[in-house]
Amino acid sequence: MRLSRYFLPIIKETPSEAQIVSHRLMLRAGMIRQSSSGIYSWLPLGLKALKKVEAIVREEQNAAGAIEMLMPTIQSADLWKESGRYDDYGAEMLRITDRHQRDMLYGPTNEELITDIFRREVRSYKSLPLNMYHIQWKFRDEIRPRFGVMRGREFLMKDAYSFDVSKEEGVKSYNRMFVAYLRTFARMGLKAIPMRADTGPIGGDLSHEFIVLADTGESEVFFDKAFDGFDPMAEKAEFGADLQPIVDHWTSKYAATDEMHDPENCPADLNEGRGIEVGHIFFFGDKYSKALGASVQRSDGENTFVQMGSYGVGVSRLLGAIIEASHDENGIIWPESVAPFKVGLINMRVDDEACSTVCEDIYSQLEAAGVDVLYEDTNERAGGKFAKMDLIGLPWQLVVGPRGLKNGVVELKNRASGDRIEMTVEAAVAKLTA
Ligand code: P5A
Repeated sequence: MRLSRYFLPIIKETPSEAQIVSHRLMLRAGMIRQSSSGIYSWLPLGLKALKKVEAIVREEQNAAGAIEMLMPTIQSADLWKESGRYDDYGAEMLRITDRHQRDMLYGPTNEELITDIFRREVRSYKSLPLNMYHIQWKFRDEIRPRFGVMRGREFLMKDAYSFDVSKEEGVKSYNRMFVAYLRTFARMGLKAIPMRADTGPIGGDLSHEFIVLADTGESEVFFDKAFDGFDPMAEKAEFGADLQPIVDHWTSKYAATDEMHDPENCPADLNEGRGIEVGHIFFFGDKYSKALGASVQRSDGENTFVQMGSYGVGVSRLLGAIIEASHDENGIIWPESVAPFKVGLINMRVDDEACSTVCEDIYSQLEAAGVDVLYEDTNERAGGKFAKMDLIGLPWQLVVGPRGLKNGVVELKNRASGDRIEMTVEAAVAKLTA
């Protein structure tokens, strides 16, 4: 992408409405703009990063055996009246009346809708286990939307729903999602700690939140002092390729438990901190299947209400969490796995023929190799170009200037370490396409 043809509205000043660094940086880097309270437009750079995060979530869900589908944002209130949650959900639910005076709502979650689909189609234990997910916008009329995409009213969620014939099988499905979540967040460079959690309006008695430590987080947490993140490679060595131990192992290894939630009794080996909830999983058995009459025939011929769990990832919230975890005073530092572009190619002098020829050549080579590259081909002064590239935080900056070219070199800068290396064009292209 050529920056001269792109839409990247950078803000130089600190936006006064933003209280936390991720919100400030997402506004300044031209990723999002607020449309109304807690509702955002995703500008091109923001959308590109959101899609990268979404792709990792999708890959790990698919790898864990969940099947993608898509349910609508607008739901009929009838199902929610059947489950009893229409009244329970309260003011957070955005209620809508259509032209025929039918009660509708903008979905805050989809337990009812998926259970309705299931009960119409599935009759036998032979169709189980089944786990289906979608990545869809949700609406919750939060009393205090704040911190940008962290607590929005409209937000993107991945929500999966598992169906099993017995509680035992249901807990296995829960465990598979638990491990998929650890892998998902680790791939984004996040240290997410699973913690036992309350179930709130979703229900059930087995639940874990996945918390990314950050001083600006809204959740107060207690965690093992020895905690140093989830390392998928080490875990793979321990458990083999399928990564399916039981959940107790993970909670005892990484997480704080219920009784440790009391600050007065915080044991010496626990740290107290703040965190961002990036995921939340639930096992609630037959809560919805009983209310909506979703049953299957077991192998012994008896009918049983299906055992269910639901599993949420805050996809749009993750963008805020990643930036909270990875930035410096100059801007965002994207982990390569979720960076909107891998490389910023900086032409220091667009009016210099040699610089422009070399840049065009590098640009076409990188594009041809499938590398996501943002070519800074505007006639802004060099200082402004560097500041902008640091702000938007692409992992690599490749700087092409007339002085270097005289010596046959360009400069490759690593955004995270700040290291700069001079090398030939061929060596730089080889490194970035490796
Ligand atoms: C699980 C999937 C559920 O809704 N039903 C379907 C269950 N869980 S949850 O904890 O309420 O939400 C799942 C994740 O969504 C993110 N999230 C939000 N992100 C941004 N703004 C919000 N207002 C918001 N509310 C929830 C969180 O990451 C949460 O873990």
